[in-house]
This record gives sequence, C-alpha cells and structure tokens, in this order.
Amino acid sequence: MNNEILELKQRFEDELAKIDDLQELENIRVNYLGKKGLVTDLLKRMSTLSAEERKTFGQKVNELKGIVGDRIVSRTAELRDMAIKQEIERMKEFDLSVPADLGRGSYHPVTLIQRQCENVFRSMGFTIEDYSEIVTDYECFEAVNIPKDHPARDMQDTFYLNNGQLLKSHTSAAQNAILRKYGKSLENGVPIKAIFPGRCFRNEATDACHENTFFQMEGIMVDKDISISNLIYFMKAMLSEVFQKDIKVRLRPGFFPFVEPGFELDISCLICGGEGCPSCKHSGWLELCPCGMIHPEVLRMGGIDPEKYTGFAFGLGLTRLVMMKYGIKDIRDLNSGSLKAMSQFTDDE
Ligand code: FA5
Repeated sequence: MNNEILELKQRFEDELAKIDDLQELENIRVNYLGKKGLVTDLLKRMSTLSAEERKTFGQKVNELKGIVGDRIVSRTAELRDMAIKQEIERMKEFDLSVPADLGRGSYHPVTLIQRQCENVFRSMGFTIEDYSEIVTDYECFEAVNIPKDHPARDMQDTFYLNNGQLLKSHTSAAQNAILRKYGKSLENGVPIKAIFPGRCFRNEATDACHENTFFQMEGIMVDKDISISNLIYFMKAMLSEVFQKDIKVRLRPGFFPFVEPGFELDISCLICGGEGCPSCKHSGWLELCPCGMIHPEVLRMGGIDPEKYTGFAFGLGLTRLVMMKYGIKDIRDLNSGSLKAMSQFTDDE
C-alpha cells in the first residue's frame, strides 16, 4: 500500500510538471482531490483496513493529500504570475520606436475597435447611427436634462461656435434625435436599440489620459420592462468579444443628469483578471463606462411616455477602450497623425 501511495505521488509530480495553464491545473486538482479523486479514493479505502493498518495508512495518505494541496496552491500562484507577466509583455507590444512599415496603409486603432464593437451590437439587433459633430445647445444639453446654468455643464468644457452651436462634447447629444426617430416603433412592439459612435470635443488640458478630441460610443435600448440587467448583458457580450475573454463587470453609483439611477461600469482588470496588480492599482478593477437608466424627463423630451417605457443608456469612452485593448499608455499618440505609430495596427477583422 505504501508503494501505491509513493507511485501516486510520483504520478502527480510528473503530471504537474507538464502543465502550463490554470485550467489543466484545475483538472489535476479535481482528479486527485475531488470527490471522486485518486487521493480521496485512498482515504475512502481506509474503512476496509484493520485499526493498526488504518493508523499508518491514514497518516501517509493525509500527508500525500497535504503535499498535493500545497503543490497545487504554489503552482497556481506561479501560473498566475506567469500569465500576468505574459499579459504585460503583450501590452508592451505597442512600441513607438518600432521602425515603420509604410509600404501599406492600415486602419486607425479607433476605427478597428469601433468596427468590432459595431459588429457585436449589430449581431444583437442594434442599429448603428451616425450623428453630426456640430450640434445645438438643446441637443447637447437641454434635451438630456442639463438646462442652462446647470452645474453639470461645468463637467464638459465646451467649444462654442460664433453662431451659438457647439462641437459635440458627448455622444449623448444624439439621444433626443434617436429617441424621436425610432420612438413610434415602440407602439408596434419594436424596441429602440441603437448605438452611435462619434468624435467628441472638450476644451481639456491634455495629458496621457485626456485629449481635447476623442471618441465615445453611446448606446441606448428602450422598450417595456428594460432594466439595468439588460445593459449588463450587452456590455459583457461586447467587451468579451473585443478582449476575446470573459470579462466581469461591476456597477458603482455615478451621477449624470440624464440617467436615474446612474452608474460607473468597471471591468475586471485585463491583466490580472481581478486578482490585483500594478495596472489596476491592486483593486482588480478598471473604470470603463458611465451608464444608467434613461431619466424619465429625457424620454419625455424624446416623445416617449416614461410611464410605459424604460431604457438604458451607456457612454463608452471608445478611445480609452482602444488604449486598454492595445496597451497604449499615452492617448496623445492616437491623435498624433504619426504613420509610424499607427502602422503597427493592421486590419485583423
Ligand atoms: C459622458 O460623457 C456621458 N455622456 C456618458 C453617459 C452616457 C452617461 C449615457 C450615462 C448615460 P463622461 O464625461 O464621464 O460622461 O465621459 C464618458 C467617457 O468618455 C469617460 O469615461 C472617458 O472614457 C471618456 N472621456 C471623457 N473625457 C475624455 C477626454 N478628455 N479624453 C478621452 N476620453 C474622455
């Protein structure tokens, strides 16, 4: 019986040495320590032994169980570290000093990610809307519940034109027009499902995370009984497709005058998967997208009866999503117009 234990230990060590991924490690754990695992089987066999045999055999099997458990815990930590390092290396791939291949053109990374998001939302029945970059004060602010002199206007330092119009400071400026465009279809049982990506402008002092010209992608869905869980579903589906892995999301309360309740949607850190690492300041989460349930007043101004219909809206920072996807540390590289920097991205759709 002792030999059996030694052989099993050796077999475990051999199997452990061969694996290099967490799923395989989990399979080994189940195979040895699970309810029907090999070590568990040995323990079950103890009831058939004499009291004397049981004592020594039990001690040895329990030792083996401890060793297997400890080795799995330490290998898990090693594999997690390896995965984090690999992800950090992958994100370092964007390198401004790489010699440019200017032989052929390439899409801008914002275009690549925008198209990817559009494809996912289109496959889920959303229409893709295009909207003007020059809008009225009503579209940009009043129609989304930010009247003149409302302090929320200070959050978006806006470029006004001499004729009283302005450069769209957020894609929410299109909400009213889209609610009006599709509102009638609600009576026929057809929900409003639209996304509207667009360039936004704010008079910001630029730094590595802030540009005066950046992209957002807004999305709305309105129908009977729409709730925030619909929003969570669509966001998860889109992000998992963009990042090619399962993305966890969480909501924190956030204030925007055009949603009630309002939230900030965070995603599990792309590098450590939520364990905590320097990239997410050890919190396991990255802030990505403000969102919420469309304020009844905004629905009303869009010609929709808030007593009958509800809806969600989100305003994804598309440029920031691109930075996360490609590990771009300075937002200004994206507007640099540098063919050298942009030639590293290819159309891999
Ligand atoms: C808005 O613009 C709201 N309209 C979003 C919204 C829509 C909320 C629908 C609720 C419902 P905010 O100002 O936080 O919110 O901007 C949204 C995102 O745009 C930010 O999370 C960020 O990713 C991006 N963003 C904002 N300012 C800049 C900037 N100067 N440079 C780059 N990205 C920016």
